[in-house]
Amino acid sequence: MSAMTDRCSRRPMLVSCAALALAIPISGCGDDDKDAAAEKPTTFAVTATAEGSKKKALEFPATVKAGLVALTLKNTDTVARSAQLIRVTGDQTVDDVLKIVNAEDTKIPDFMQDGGGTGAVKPGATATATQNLAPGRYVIWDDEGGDEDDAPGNDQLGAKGEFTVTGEASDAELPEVPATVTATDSGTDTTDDKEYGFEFKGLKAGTNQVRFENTGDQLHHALFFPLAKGKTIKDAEAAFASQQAPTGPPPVDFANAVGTTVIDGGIAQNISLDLKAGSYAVICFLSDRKGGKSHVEQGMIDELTVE
Ligand SMILES: [Cu+2]
Repeated sequence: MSAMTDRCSRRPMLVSCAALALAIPISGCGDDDKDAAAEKPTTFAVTATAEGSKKKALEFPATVKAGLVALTLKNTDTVARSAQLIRVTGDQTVDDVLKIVNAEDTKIPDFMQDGGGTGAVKPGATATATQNLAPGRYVIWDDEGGDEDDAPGNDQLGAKGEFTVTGEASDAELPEVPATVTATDSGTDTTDDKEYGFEFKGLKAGTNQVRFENTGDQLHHALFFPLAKGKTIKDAEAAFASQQAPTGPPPVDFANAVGTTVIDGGIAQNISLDLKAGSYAVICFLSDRKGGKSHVEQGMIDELTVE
């Protein structure tokens, strides 16, 4: 890719890049902040593979350049697959990180930063998540599977690894998209009456191009569960806020959930979300970094009606 050509292509059609360079010889073409928004994402191609049902992998290059990265996940498996990222600031191994991810303990250590990647992708499909990746070492894993008792998750079957984001950090902005999902919290203060929640803008039935943004201090994800027939958001709130084992039919349709990966405060990514017309309960199941009650237990469940 030529960054220069790309940036110049955003200029009015009749003003050539050469003309701009002549007119503004000091800054040249593409040096100002506005033009940073035109940076074209670098593709980072991830393939989810499987040999039988017991051996799974994620295949991807060892490095990618820092800045806007379009992570594509091509699912060649017969079940849903995902690719969650975490930037690791210490010398922890892939297995060190996944041990924490899969533990009962809800604490999230400070050496796990940023997050992102793409949530569940259907068999045979490809999904893309675009975000500005900071330089560093990343652990990548598939957090699908393992839903049944004691069944291993896809990461435990081998769908895990690490890669390095090289070069300098970039301040490039994500491309504009029509819809936004914002996850937020009231910060790391020690008061008990914290506010957690979601805001939605521009979501419609069908495939949505969405900016998923975390404007809080804690890590969040957004899982969209269709409300079951005859159930309301109040039923879902009551069920997920309760520590007791559920009784009766569930208030949401677990099989048709869609969702994002986990991102840290200050991180945003562009993803696609397939939504159907109807009402959803949108939920975050994570806890604060210091552990404790899950966000859904503290009210991070909101209703979304899609038309
Ligand atoms: Cu959360």
